[in-house]
Amino acid sequence: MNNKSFYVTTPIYYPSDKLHIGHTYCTVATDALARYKRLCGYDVMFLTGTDEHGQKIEEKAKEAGKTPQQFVDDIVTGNGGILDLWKLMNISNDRFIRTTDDYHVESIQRIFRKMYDKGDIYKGAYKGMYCTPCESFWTESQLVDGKCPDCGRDVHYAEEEAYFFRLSKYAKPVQELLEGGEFLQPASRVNEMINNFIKPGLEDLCVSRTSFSWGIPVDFDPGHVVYVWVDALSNYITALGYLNDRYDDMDRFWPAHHIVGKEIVRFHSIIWPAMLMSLELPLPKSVYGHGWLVIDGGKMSKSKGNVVDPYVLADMFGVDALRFFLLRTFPFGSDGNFSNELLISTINTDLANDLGNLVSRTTAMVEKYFGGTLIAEREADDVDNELVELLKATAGKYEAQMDKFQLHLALEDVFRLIQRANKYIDETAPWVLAKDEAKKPRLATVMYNLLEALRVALTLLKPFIPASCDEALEQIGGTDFATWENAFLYGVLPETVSVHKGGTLFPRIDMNKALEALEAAKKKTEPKTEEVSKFPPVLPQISFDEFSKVDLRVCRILACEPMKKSDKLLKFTLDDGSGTPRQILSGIHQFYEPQQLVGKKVVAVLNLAPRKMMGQDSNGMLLSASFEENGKEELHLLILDDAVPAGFQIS
Ligand code: ME8
Repeated sequence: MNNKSFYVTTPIYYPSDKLHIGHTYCTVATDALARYKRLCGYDVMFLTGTDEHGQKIEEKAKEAGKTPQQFVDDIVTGNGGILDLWKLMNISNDRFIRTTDDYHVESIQRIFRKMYDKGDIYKGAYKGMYCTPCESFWTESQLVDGKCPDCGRDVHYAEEEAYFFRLSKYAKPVQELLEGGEFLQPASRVNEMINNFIKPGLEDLCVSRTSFSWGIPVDFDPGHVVYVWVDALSNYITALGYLNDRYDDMDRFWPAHHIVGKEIVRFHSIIWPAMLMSLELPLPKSVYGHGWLVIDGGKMSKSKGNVVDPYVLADMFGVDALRFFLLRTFPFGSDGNFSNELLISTINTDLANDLGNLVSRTTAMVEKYFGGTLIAEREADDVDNELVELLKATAGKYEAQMDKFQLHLALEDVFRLIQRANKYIDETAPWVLAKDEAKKPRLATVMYNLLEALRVALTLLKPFIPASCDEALEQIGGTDFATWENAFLYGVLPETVSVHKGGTLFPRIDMNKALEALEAAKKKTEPKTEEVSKFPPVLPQISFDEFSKVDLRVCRILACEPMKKSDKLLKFTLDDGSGTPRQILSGIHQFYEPQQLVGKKVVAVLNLAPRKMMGQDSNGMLLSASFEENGKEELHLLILDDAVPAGFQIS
């Protein structure tokens, strides 16, 4: 064991919605790295958390009729929320930071003040193109076809008094850092940063807002809240106790390795190092920009209805199968096309056939031929050499890949060993050896080699599929021997090792049945999605007093005629109970003919300010239910039972 430290972080996710398979991908990958480093004996700090401030959350909370704090609490700590998801996925984070945590808020105010006192933050006015969903200002030259370069959505001109961070001052050292080689990975992302952002000229960064209030207040200038990226990026140091009393781990763990999705590499490899330079802190050891999981080549999105729910997949296929699939299939630095078919075939091929079978065949044979405990006698053969050599070499190759964050390649090395061991069974044909009592020592050697190959493979797979490896190690009698040091060695298990055949680790999945079940699970949740997306959200609450100001009355339609020169307008003469006929105009001719309506009881708002339409007064408004879909409008007047008298008030 050594006491080297390893600090690794995920992005802190926005709790604006339930997290999906993309977030799970990043967190599972980071978890595998953290577990790997722990296995290697490092003192590990694995941090994840949530980025809870900003305009988008404020708006979402409003739509949901909740305070922003209630809203984020529900998504983070509520049933089936983010904490539950990480627990389910067996995420071994050491800390979880929420940007609404008191200690973080306190630190951010101090960080802001520190950079201000240094002259790196100053007050100015921001004029530019703003993307609301990304909460980012862009210069004209950064826009792509006039749209936000990050999300492709519309931007609008915005201007506000704001504080700025002197990012321009740090352009040169940041460029040097990027060109240094090790900092930003994969290396292909370096040119992208330099060409797209640094070479066109780094402008100072707007770091406060006055247009919304759900953020950390700038304590020396009320009305300003700290812009979300300064708040968010600093989480990596506040969670270690930087400028707060909650923790005292900066010396022990800082600097970090940051694992982030490719779309936020810019913030982590340019803005974040510049902020750290301003704070005079060491720079991160690395930033790894991983690729996206896409569906049919495109982004997952709620509106397309193709967001993949990790809960559904984990429930159907198992947590480890899902973890494994994510890290085995997609090269970490590139985009990967997610599909259920690929998920199922990966589980069947690698986990059920290759790994699961090797464990169950080996333990079954040791039980059948040796009653579960090997004899000590051995007899080697040349055919053993290739397997034993590969067994001893695998951990080194795996280590080289893991240290470069090439998780899929590390897994490839482990599976090469597993496949080699399966081939070894065919080559040695233990069932033939078992027929001859004199071949028992040879049979014991074959079994021992298989168990040793499994011990190494399972030790190295532990960071990826921890629960299954623990179970399989137990079955092969390897629990106490699954250490990092042992992973490089042959001959670690006791000569007379005992096995315990257990249940099937990874059952084979029937592709068609599973796809049908997934389709059914999707249908079950569809109506909800429809409701949410089809109709506008509930408006903000009003008080009863406010509601009472609206005078809603039952009215009888005395007469109705089309307005000349208008395709839409109908002129209504109504009995509102007052004795004086009331005239209301309504643009509903495309839905009703006048003769359908005369004599009907409808509901009107009587105290709406009068309006003139085509030279005629309209003294109120008829209530109707309307809905637009695919550019086509549907409308239904509220027509009451004839028994309700005209003039009755509706409350
Ligand atoms: O950006 N494929 O939060 P966020 C792979 N709060 N990874 C994906 C993904 C996909 N389809 N979708 C999301 C934020 N991710 C900020 C971060 S950090 C100081 C602040 C992962 O909730 C990926 O890691 O939008 C991406 O960077 C992250 O989720 C974005 O999460």
